[in-house]
Amino acid sequence: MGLELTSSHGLTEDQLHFYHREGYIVLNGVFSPEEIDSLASEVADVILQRSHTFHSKNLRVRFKQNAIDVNPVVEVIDPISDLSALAKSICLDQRLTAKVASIYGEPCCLFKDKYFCKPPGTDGIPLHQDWIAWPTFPTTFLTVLVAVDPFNQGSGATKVYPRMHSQGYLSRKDGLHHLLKHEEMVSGAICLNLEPGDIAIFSCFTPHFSEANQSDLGRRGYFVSYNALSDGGQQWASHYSEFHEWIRSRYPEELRSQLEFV
Ligand SMILES: O=C(O)CCC(=O)C(=O)O
Repeated sequence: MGLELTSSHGLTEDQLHFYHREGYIVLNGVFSPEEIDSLASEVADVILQRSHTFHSKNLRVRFKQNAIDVNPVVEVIDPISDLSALAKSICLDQRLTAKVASIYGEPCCLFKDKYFCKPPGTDGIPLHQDWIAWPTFPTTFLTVLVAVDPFNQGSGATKVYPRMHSQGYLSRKDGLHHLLKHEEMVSGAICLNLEPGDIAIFSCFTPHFSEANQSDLGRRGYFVSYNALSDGGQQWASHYSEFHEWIRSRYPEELRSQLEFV
């Protein structure tokens, strides 16, 4: 069973038109400040309670060295919905699923969810598309970004190249993750300026990137990704199995047995 085809929370005709033309859309005030505070504090509790398992051999967590801290900091928790009931409820919330279903014209399924912490001083993510040429990777994959902190120029907001999604996948279809060159983009980048509780939706073919967080605050954001029901059905668990195998395969053989998912 997929989630939400018809509901009052779907995108309007104008919004659908904008999304399909531009490859992204920003929607303000989808969640209240109280809801976002609750999510942030539940995730902070998870991090605190699991600090002993949040190490570099845990496939769930990605660390990054930043300009401020001595040790690498937690950049991303991928996934979080199996550790936080509140995060799971956001993934399944009609305010997201009905919007995504209205884009698909059919029910959607949760595919992946990652919580970006991006503490102050942390570098950004280079230009790429989210789609990857794995036989099972859905072409309907899209991401709903729920802002927990302000996303703006100073905090290293996500930036997208509008209308480029219509060109499809721009790299070799060899199953590897590829970066793109800014010079090859034919439109100007748009900064997804978001306040806590705002969302942005963008396609897996929309080239995007972010710059360093130069603010004094974290730039926390919950990146929740879906696929259309007819494009592989429920795949959250199988995606993570496949993803973990892929990460393992990129480690030297002798280190693979040290990797865990906890
Ligand atoms: O940090 C960002 O804003 C971009 C994240 C991103 O591109 C990704 O996780 O695919």
